[in-house]
Amino acid sequence: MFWQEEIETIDSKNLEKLQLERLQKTVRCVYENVPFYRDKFKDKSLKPDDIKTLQDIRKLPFTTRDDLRLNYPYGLLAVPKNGGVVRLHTSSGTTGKPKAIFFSKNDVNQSAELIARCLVMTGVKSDDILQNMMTYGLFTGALVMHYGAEKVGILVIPAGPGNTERQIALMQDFSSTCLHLTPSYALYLSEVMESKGIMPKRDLSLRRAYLGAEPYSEETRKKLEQMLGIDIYNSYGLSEMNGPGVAFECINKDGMHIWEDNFIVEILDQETGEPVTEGQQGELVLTTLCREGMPFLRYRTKDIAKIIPGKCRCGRTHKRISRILGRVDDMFIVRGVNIFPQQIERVLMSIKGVAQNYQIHLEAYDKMLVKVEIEQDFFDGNIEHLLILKSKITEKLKSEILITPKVELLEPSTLPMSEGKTQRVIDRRTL
Ligand code: DLL
Repeated sequence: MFWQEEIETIDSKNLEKLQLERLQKTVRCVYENVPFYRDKFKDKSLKPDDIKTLQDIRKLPFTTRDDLRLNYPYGLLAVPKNGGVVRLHTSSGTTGKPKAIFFSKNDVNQSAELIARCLVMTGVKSDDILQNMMTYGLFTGALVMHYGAEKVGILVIPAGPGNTERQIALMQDFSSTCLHLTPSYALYLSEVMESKGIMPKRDLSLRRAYLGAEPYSEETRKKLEQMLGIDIYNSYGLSEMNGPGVAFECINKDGMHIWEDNFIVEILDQETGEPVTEGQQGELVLTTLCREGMPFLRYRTKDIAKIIPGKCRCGRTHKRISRILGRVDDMFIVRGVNIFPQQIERVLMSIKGVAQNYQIHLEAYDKMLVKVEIEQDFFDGNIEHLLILKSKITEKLKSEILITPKVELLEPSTLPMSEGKTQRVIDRRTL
């Protein structure tokens, strides 16, 4: 099933033609309307007419998160702020000013179109009911999904996050078939369902859930699919690129299709800024092709991913990116070893007995402590089993990250659980 079959299955020649036309239009637009870009072009002695082929994208300047902050709030608008834009979102920043992202009427519509493609790609039909458990408000997660689902024409329950018992009641009362939530909240939800003796397969009508906005591993997906008895699809996006709907898995769950008629994808070596060879991992850099309010050239997402080579069995021709493998700034270094939180998660979630939540504490002198919740049975049973599990976790982590962390086993629901994005790494070395 397709939402816009012609564009979703476009051949490479026509896609390249479309991308070039849209890139040239975007370049002209920012040159004429955004002083920040015009200055950058001047620094490089570059004119819009110098962009003659898609390869010329490499002549264009990068845009970074700092550029957004320095030009906060209106500096990067390409249309008048009065009359040109109809919606503001901001991106969750833990330090300093957030990033202000504006949508024109067309941007609102276009982001909904992309979500519609994504939902239909996973088999959504008119009898589906989406319970939207992302935060409504300045965060893009809920509203962008909401408009897209309405475009498909399905019922949307604007539940927002939290109040888990009420969430379950909504699922029961309205027979929700799809959920949209963060992976950390999904883990918490499944834990609450388990503790209340709710068996989703028996007691609910759920078919699938869309998880995104924060990283999670394939092991976490499998665990949740098993616990909830549903299909889980990975959804990637960022406020700077409309929010969710940038890249999304199809039913094959083998990488996320990134909508190349809307974005030009580059995977670059994060240090040199040069393209990596296809299939290698690097920083995802995106150029918008359809955004009116705030077009971005070569935006450095700081997210690390790779292109999945080959064609997808679903027939869509748009490239697939891997799961987000880490963030350039997520990475932490312990005794000289570069470690991503996802590596830890992958190991933990593959071990039987490990429950839903974990936290990584980095302490003085480069000491690392992994706090991990495990199933209640281990605390109720023989202490031997507890010790065996602890050394198994330590050994497996050691073979993945090459250093031996301290491991602390905790009872379920001990660690703080967030309804939004969860903080996995607590780095006391920088406090
Ligand atoms: O998180 C948009 C979104 C909402 C995506 C709902 C998917 C679902 P921001 O708050 O700007 O926007 O955060 C964007 O979150 O650069 C990634 O680091 C991370 N992220 C988003 N989706 C995924 C994912 C929204 N599926 C930042 N896997 C991005 C891993 C993700 N990381």
